[in-house]
Order: sequence, then structure tokens, then C-alpha cells
Amino acid sequence: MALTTIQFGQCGNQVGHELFSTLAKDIFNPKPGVSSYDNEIYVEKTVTQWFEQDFNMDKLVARSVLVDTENKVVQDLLKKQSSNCHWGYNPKTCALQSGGAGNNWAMGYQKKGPELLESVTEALRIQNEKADRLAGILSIMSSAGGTGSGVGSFIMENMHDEFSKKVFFNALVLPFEEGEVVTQSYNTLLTLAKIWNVSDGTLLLQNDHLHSMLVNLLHCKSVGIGDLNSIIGLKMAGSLQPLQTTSFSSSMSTTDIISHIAPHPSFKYFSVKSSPHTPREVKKFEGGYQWNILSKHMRQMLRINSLNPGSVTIDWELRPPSTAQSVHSLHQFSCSIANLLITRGVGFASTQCTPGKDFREKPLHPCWVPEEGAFLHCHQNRRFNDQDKFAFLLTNNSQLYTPLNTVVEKAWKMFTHKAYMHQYTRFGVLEEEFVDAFVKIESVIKAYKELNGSEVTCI
Ligand SMILES: Nc1nc2c(ncn2[C@@H]2O[C@H](COP(=O)(O)OP(=O)(O)OP(=O)(O)O)[C@@H](O)[C@H]2O)c(=O)[nH]1
Ligand SMILES: [Mg+2]
Repeated sequence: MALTTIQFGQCGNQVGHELFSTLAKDIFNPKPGVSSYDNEIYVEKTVTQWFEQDFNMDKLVARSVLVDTENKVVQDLLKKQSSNCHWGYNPKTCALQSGGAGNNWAMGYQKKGPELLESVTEALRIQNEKADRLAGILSIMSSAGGTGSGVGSFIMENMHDEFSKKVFFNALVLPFEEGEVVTQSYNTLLTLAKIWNVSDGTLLLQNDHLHSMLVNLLHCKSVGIGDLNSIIGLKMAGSLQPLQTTSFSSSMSTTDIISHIAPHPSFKYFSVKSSPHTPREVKKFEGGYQWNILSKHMRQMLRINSLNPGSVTIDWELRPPSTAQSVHSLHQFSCSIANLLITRGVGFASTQCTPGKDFREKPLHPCWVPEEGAFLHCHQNRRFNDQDKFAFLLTNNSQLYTPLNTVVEKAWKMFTHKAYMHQYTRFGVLEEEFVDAFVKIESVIKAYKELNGSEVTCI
């Protein structure tokens, strides 16, 4: 089944490019660790999902639409498509303008979005026409600028009805808390509120958190945007590349993944944890982790501070898996609507690892979530990212309220002083729209926050 990706703005286009590069690297993995028959099936599924085959150019062409209000970023990406590269974009599926949206959601949503609608629709038609069976649409953008957030919200709203029978989901990059865009909290608030109605599931990616992973785990001395994107590319590809369910018989489609991880209309957010991330110099000497250690480590990522469920005591994604037994017996877990553990790599079938036992424990989920819906484990024998073992945890849990809460609190402080409001009212986005957005997202935050309490009442 095919997916069409729409990349919005600088961030969406750069992250999208990194995603397709990661996918192409995975396709051409010289050491897949599986039989050539299994490898062929995997590659065929990957190509069908993400690419078109251009036999004239002997290249894969990404099934993607590139949208921006300034053309520099996209032009740079198109230039990168040198002749020896295995994949590229189709220049006919770019919808570009010049001038930018000035970090202003209102300008993107009210002005640039409507101006770009026709060319985006045409580009999507070209992409979708070539897809045999379209499973859905994935859009990628940041919430802080004007194009990704404003144009992205506008286009997603307008496309929603047309694709209502397909899975319609998005990856949203949240800005650094101390970000460079002064109106980023407003832009994020308005984006979250608009896409809440139309998206089946939203993957939240936090620039701050990705930065910490690079510093703590990969020992990067100076972190660039490209480094952040390489982790995003890994997390997204690791989550969406071909999989089997634990019975190792039936396969798991992207539609199945989204409907498992975002099964409830009040809980549509999820994040992706991943492990192990090891610095290149350590990799050479490492014996590798056992599957059961990795599985336990992924479960530890759901731990929160038992005294203050609003905060995480130790962020387990920021430390490598430990082979020693944990000394913490008293701990609480973040209450989850759904978890999906994905393991990729060799030797799983021959181990005694049974992640379901750990992840299905009652206190991990509210009592109204059925056991079979709460946790799923999927595996793929093929090696990923040149590692023997790699694990990903897609998780829709109460902790997701924290980054959203920070944004809403900042936006509220600015709003009470009417700061920068003229930039929005100038484009017809009035105070009422802000109030509606606050009401909506605050109720979502409240629902997530109360999850931890809901679990306690049922044990
Ligand atoms: N992870 C990541 N974040 C990015 C990238 N590019 C920009 N950002 C973040 O995205 C936010 C700014 O959004 P942009 O994508 O640059 O803005 P835009 O959508 O192009 O909108 P305008 O330029 O205002 O028209 C800031 O928080 C940046 O830190 C990227 O390639 N990767
Ligand atoms: Mg831009």
C-alpha cells in the first residue's frame, strides 16, 4: 500500500528529505541479515509504500509533495539529487512561492495557504494517480514557523474530506523551548488546534529532546539541524518500515499502526522512543545487547516520578540500556492509551523474550482500555540502520501533556498581554480563534494529565 507524503516549510522539507534518505539507505542495505527472498519482499513493500520507480533514470522517486512559501530550501534539496544518488524528487510535485510566511501562522493560514491550494492539489493528484492503492497521507511540518504551521494546517483541513477514508496523519516538530521564533507558542497552539480535528494521529517530535539525545547518547559536541533530522529520520523509518505481528505471520500496515496507537478520538498524540543509540567510536567495541535487555529498557522509558507523576525522574531514553538489574522497585509508570513495541534485527525468534508480559501489566493502562488494544509487539528480522538489534516504542501516554502544557502556558501569558496580536488580526485571525484554540488544547491536555489518576482508581 502506498503513502503520499506532504512536506511543508523549511523544517518539513528538510525532515522529509532525511526520512527518504534513511529509507533509501535501508533499501540498499548491503547486510540485511535475511534471505534474499525475504529481502526482496521487504524492499518491494518499502518501494511500494514510499517511492515510484523511474526506469528511465534508474532511480527511485519519492512519493512526496514539497510545499514552501520560499523556494530556497526546496531548490537546495533538488540540487542535492546528483546522478549517483539512488533516489530523488519529482520537480513537478513541488508547490512553491517566494517571500515566506514570516513566522506568522495567520499569514500562512489565511493568505499563503489559499494561494497554494490549487498547485498542492495538482501535485497530490499527480502523486496519487501513480499509486496503485493509496493507504494514506503523511504530512510533515514544524509548528513554529509560518508556512509549516499555517499553510500546513490550511492544506490539511482542505484535504481532509477528500481523504476521509484513508489514514491521515502527521509528524509535527515542536520548537526548542528557548526557540528563536518569538511567536512560536501562538503558532504551535493554533496548529495543534486546527490539526486536532482532521488528523488521525500526530507524532510529536521535540527538538529539545532530540538535542539531549545527541549530546547524552551520541556525545555530539556541536549539534546541527542535520543531526536532529537524522534521529527523526531513524525514528520515523523505524516505525513505518515493513513489519510483522508477533505471530510472525501477518503483516502490519501503516493504517494498522496509526489505528493501534491513536485508537481514541480524545487521545491522538504519540511519540517514538528508540534504542540503542551509541556513539560511532563505541559501536566498534560493543558486543551488542540482548533482546530482553532492550525490551526492558523500552519499558523503563514509561517510568515516571511516583511522588510527582507530572515529572519524569530519569529520562530512560537518554541513557544506554543497562545489563544490570534495576534497583528501583518502587516506581510508577506513565499511564498509556496504547503502546507498540517494534523490534528490528537478528535472532529474536530464538530468544525467551516476551515483551507482552511486561507491557500488559494492569497499572500501565486505564481500566477502560482493553488488554489486547493496550499493547502490541511487532518484529522484523531484517537488520535496520546497520545494527543487529534496534527497538522502537510508539507510545501514546500521559507524559505527552508536558510539552503541550509548556507551549500553552507561554501562549497564554502572551495572550493576556495581547502581545503580537496585531500580526494575527491583520490577517483576519481574531481573538476568538485564539480562545477556541486554548479551550480545545487545554481540554486535550487535561485529558492526558488525568490519565495517571484514572489508572489508580481501577486497581
Ligand atoms: N528538527 C528540525 N527543526 C527545524 C528544521 N528547520 C527548522 N526547524 C525548526 O522549525 C522552526 C521554524 O520553522 P520553519 O520550518 O523554519 O518555518 P517555515 O515553516 O518554513 O515557515 P516560515 O519560514 O515562517 O515561512 C524552529 O523551531 C526551528 O528550530 C529542521 O530541519 N529540523
Ligand atoms: Mg521558511
